[in-house]
Parts: sequence; C-alpha cells; structure tokens
Amino acid sequence: MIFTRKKKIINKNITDLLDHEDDFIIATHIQPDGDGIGATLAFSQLLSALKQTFTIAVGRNVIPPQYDFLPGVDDLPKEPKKEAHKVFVALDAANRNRLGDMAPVLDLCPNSINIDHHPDNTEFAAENWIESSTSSVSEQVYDLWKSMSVPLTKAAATCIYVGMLTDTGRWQYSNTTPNTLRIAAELVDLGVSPVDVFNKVYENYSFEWFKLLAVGMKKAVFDGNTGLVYTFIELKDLVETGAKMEETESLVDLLRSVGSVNVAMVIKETKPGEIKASLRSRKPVDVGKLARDFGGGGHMNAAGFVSTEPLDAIVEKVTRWLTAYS
Ligand SMILES: [Mn+2]
Repeated sequence: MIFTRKKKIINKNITDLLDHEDDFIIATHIQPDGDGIGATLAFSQLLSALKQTFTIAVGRNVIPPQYDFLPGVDDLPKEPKKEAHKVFVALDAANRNRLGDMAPVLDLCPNSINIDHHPDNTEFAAENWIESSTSSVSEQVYDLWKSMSVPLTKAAATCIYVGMLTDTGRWQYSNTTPNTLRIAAELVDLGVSPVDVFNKVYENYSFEWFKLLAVGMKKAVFDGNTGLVYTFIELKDLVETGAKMEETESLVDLLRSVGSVNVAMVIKETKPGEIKASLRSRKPVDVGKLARDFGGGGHMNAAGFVSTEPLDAIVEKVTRWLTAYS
C-alpha cells in the first residue's frame, strides 16, 4: 500500500506574494510557544531560500530557554522595530489582539498574510490561510516549503519538527494525524534527531521550575463531579521558588495526566488583579469553546483565557460551565 500525503489547498495569493514580493515582516502571538517560534523561524528560512528580504518581529528575549537551540534564534532582534514593511505575516495568531504590540504595524503594511490553525481565527489579514485540521502552523509552513521551488533545509526541518512536536503534546493530542506523523518521518529523514530535540525541549528544565511544580501540585484540587482538576500559581510563588512565569506551561499537561481528569486548568497570576487560565482537556470536552465563552480562545483540547475576576469566582464559573456541558 502506498501512502500519500493529503494535499492541502494553499491560498495561491500567498505563494505568489512569496515568489514576487520582498520586504516581509514576520510576527507571531505574544508569549510565543514552540509552534509560534518554530513556524516563525522556518518561514524566515523559506524567505531566505527564496532570496527575499525580511525582518522578524519576535524579540530574542521572549524565547523560552528550551527553544534557544533552534537555528536562527541567535539572529533574532533584541528589540523588534514597529515599522512598516511591504508584507505583514502573522503566524499562529487567532486574532489581531494576539499580535500584541505588533497589531498596529499590520495596518501600516500594504499587504498581509495570516496563516493559522485556530478554529476561531478571525481572518484579519488581506490573505488568510486557516487550516484548523492541521496539527500546527509549523506543519502549514512545511506545506508552504513543499509548494515552492526550493528544497527544505535541515535547519527549517528542525524548527518545523519542534513546532509540530510541541503543539501535538509530543504526538499525543487528537490533532496528531497520519499526515502529521508522515511529515515528522520525512523531517527525521532530513537529519532532525528526535532524541536530541526531546532532550533539549523536555529535559532541560531549571531546578527552580521543579520547586514551582511542587508548589502547583500541592495546591491542586480535584472535583470528581465534573472531572476538573485545577491549581493556581501566584506571583509570590515565583518569588519564593525563583522560577519564571514562562516555565509554568508544562504544569497543566501534568495535571491532565491523572486518569479520571476531564479538564485540567492552571490559573496563573500574571500581574496583581489579573490571571491567565491555561486549559487542557480530553475528548469530548471542548475547552476551546469554554475559553471562548470566557473571552479567550484556543483549540478543542488546549485553550486559555484572561480574567480580572478573583480565583474563587473563576473556579465556580468554570465548574458551572462544565456541569451544564456534560
Ligand atoms: Mn499552534
């Protein structure tokens, strides 16, 4: 039996812009994750291969340490300039707000491209390519590379692999398709080392992170009626352990690993009076819908929202939402 990759339909205006335009600015969402960073770097490397000029609107300082090894990270600007370019490229951003400081720059650029896999994407650019059935935007950037006239490099393959690996929760979430795994195999063929990437991305935590994990675990609460497990990280926990906020991401995945859990939620105090809730679920609970009902967004199994309400009120509302859902 011969397996063929499912061909995705790429907006042709996007490939035309890549072929014929230069002077791009590449942006992703605030607090970028493995997919946002991997897609940004792989896209910039595609433009290099096509001999087009570009600038990257992602600062070196916002890259979490586990992604330091990715090819191109050290060339990222210290302080990205908010200046007009010919083509604005948004990767992995469901809406304008997710672009943070770079949102106003979008309006200064005569052309714009929006490539994303969030089902709630608002199609805010002139050219939109939204593919919610795709594992990650990095996978979409892979498809773009394959549709252009230049061969995929090992450097780009590494960035794409990391984006796919992290957005699928190490090939575990429901967005892991046969196609995703076939592409991953091809990336390994190109020289990406799964063990090397695993060591760097997942076995590279600080001891401070370990202490913070203990704090989060100790405070965890489980509700057997809804299958919700939640915990919270306060600013003082960061001070006490010395951990950084960006190191808290993996906590929510660990909480979800308890067998009887349907939904895991980590509530993080981002500044006094404001929290960010990260959500993970198992099928069939759609936490993307939950997050949207709370003013946030995301995918079926991974989502989040921001709130200024007190912790108790958030937990109560989420519990009520889950009771009505089931
Ligand atoms: Mn993504």
